[in-house]
Parts: sequence; structure tokens; C-alpha cells
Amino acid sequence: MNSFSLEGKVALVTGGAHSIGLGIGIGLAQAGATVCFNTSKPEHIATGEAAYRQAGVTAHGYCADVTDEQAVKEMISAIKKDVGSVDILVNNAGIIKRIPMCEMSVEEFEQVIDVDLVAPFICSKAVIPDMIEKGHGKIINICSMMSELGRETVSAYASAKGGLKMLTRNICSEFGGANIQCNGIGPGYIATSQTAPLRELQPDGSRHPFDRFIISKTPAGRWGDVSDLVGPAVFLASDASNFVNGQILYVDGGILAYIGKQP
Ligand code: GCO
Repeated sequence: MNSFSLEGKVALVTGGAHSIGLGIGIGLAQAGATVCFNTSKPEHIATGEAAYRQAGVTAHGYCADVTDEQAVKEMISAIKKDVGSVDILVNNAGIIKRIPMCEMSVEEFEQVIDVDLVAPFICSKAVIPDMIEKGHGKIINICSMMSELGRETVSAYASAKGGLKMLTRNICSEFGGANIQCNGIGPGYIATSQTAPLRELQPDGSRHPFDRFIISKTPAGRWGDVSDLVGPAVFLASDASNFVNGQILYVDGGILAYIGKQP
């Protein structure tokens, strides 16, 4: 039996209609999973399903605000009725607000915490009972380099992603005995719409200073691509990782290990 196969498994990817969530969802489907994706925007159901079809796979879209526990419970029930209970949950949905801390309102801070930390708690809580009943489960939390490091303007995001690292370890601790593995993926700097502002060309056509900074700090000498995250996600979703629990797998081109190129 191929321990990387996801045949017969149902996967749910929150925020799975675009970007990292879409890339991971396609990868899980290509590995054999029945993939469901969540989006908070009804119009993204159709565009998301079309994107999966364009990649040669099928996925089922469900609309729910992942910060709303009742909406999440209804989504999980609908998935269970349509295709079966969730075996693999990828808590990917997330937002970022880059605002200097003393200019950030409490409401803005709480909004980031709600989406990036409370929602993974809500979604995990919704799928764990069925995982316990089935005797297995995989939860993958999309953490961040900001689970380990801070930087200016991302106080809420770093607080949420740091908390998500510890939620990952706590789910491991509380449910490892039920054969549930909960791990995180910590993307480095990946070229997505979320990081596009950090890579914008300057008016004179030169690269963004932050872009140059990240290149100098990354041994790989490049930004990551969504495709770099797919293999690690399939690994953590599969039986190949059944004795891996509570770990954050950083897919970062080596940036967290590197002091940075000498000026
Ligand atoms: C930022 C970036 C990072 C990356 C990613 C790194 O503003 O520093 O958005 O947060 O998106 O989370 O792991």
C-alpha cells in the first residue's frame, strides 16, 4: 500500500478556493482524496470548482464564515451527508493586516485573531468527534514564519500564528491517543496575492526593498511557490506521517535557519 495515498479519504481545506488553499486542495485530490473546499464568498464556489476542474480534479465547494461556529457545524454536517465525514482538515483560511501596532484598532487585532486562530479552533472542534469515532484523523494548520518570528506591522498576525503553533501542539497532546495527528505547515515567503504588496516593483522599476531583503535572507535565493507546499501537505495528510505529531514543518527555503547574506 502506498503510504502517501489519500484514496478513500475526505479532505476539507478552508479558504480553499484560491492561492495556497487551492494549491494544497489540488494536491490532496491528485493524491486520491475527495476534496471539499470552504470559502466565505458564495461567488467563489463556482470559480473555485472551476479552478479544480482546470487542474484535472474535482472538488466540492461549501460556503461558510469559519469564525461562525454554527455555520461551520452546518458545513461539516453537509459534507458528511454529501461525501462522508472529514478525515483530513486543512486550516488554511487566513487574513493579514499590516498596520503599525499603535495605529491598529482593537477591532482590527481581534478580526485577525478570529480568522487566523479562533476559526482553526472552531473547525478542529467540529471534525474531531467524527475522527475519534473513525479511529483516525489528520489536522494540518497553516502556520507561518510568524509562528516563530515577529516583524513590524504584523502584531495581530504573528500573535495568531504563534497561537496556532501552540493549538497544533495542544490538539496533538489531547487527541494523539485517538490516532489523530495534528501538525502545522509554516510557509516561508511564498509568491501569492497576500504577499504581492511586498513584491511590488518600485516606480523606477526596481525590486521592492522587502523583496530584495527576503531574497538575501533565503538560502534558496527565491520566493517560494504554492507548489512547494503541496508535497509537505500530502505527506502530513497521509499515513506516511502517522507517527509525526505536534510538529510545524517549515517550508521556507531555509530562511529560518539562516542569519542572512553578509552585506
Ligand atoms: C509578511 C508576510 C508573511 C508571509 C508568511 C510568512 O507580511 O511578513 O505576509 O507573514 O505571508 O506568513 O510565513
